[in-house]
Amino acid sequence: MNFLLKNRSVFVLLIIIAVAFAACDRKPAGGGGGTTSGGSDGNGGGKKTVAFAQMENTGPWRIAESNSMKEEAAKRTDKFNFAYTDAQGTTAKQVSDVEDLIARKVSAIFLAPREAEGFSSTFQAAKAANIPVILIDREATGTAGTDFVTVIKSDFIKEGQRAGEWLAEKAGGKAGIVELKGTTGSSVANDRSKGFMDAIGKSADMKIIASQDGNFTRAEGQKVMENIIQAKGKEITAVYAHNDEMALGAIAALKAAGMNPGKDVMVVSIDGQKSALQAIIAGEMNATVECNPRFGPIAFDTLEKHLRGEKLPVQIINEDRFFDASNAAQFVNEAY
Ligand code: GYE
Repeated sequence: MNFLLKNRSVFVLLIIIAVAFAACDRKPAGGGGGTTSGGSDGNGGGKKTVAFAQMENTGPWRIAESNSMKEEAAKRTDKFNFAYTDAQGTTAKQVSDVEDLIARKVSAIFLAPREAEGFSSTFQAAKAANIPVILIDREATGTAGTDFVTVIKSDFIKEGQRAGEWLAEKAGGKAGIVELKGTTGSSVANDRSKGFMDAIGKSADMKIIASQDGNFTRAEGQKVMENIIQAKGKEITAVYAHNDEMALGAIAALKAAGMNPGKDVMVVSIDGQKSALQAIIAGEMNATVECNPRFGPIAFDTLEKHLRGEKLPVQIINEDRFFDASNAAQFVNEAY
């Protein structure tokens, strides 16, 4: 009896020890999504996962931007893993893409916001999760240093001004202008309109005779231009497009209507893509203000500075060039 009792207590003790070991070995509840290890975010191996939330990937400008980010990430694989999302031209999808990245606990997010509005709760969620957001190429409503780290972009008002000043000078202060605007609700479309209006406002006879949204695409630019040609015909002496793709669409529409782009109708736009420089060389387009899409190096340098604890300016502005018949041939090969 004594022997039995003794054996039983040893047995119970062994069970207690076994249970205790099993408990120690168990992962914490909801495990596998920690900030620095394991998980679907690929943050493992001590490397940080950095994500780029792109708005869409069509047209030379955006493809060049995406490629620049991917190429730069590939040069920094010693420090970063890279994740990429494509919102396919829908702001709502871009918001949910960013929410997913936050849920995956990536270490930082580069965001090219399609529209200015719609991201404020996403910024709050990123902040609560301690994930820095750096805006690239366009602005979103919010405060740098609070809602996001900083924004890296071109000066869109200045781009519009340069296009307007150039046109006013070349047209001798008199033109019937068609404005093809970028995506409604984007910071860049507002600013490119504003800058252009400021510049042409100095000449009483520089008049906008039609202004419509062509959503930054060649197909929509062409369609909108066809309708405007129907309505305004020969009144049109100039086109100001918020990007080269829409300008090239407008050129196609003008040619189809038997008009002479580059000669009877001056065409000026923004971006500086290869096919626009080729159109300038061919004499069908007149000028384009550069808007550099190659964000990779500056975006990653800025992130690294932030991670080192350096204080950053609220805006980082890219310096851009201007292309017309005087220099298009010189730069066409390096263009995207
Ligand atoms: O000019 C245009 C693109 O946000 C600065 O967006 C960018 C603009 C660029 O679709 O081609």
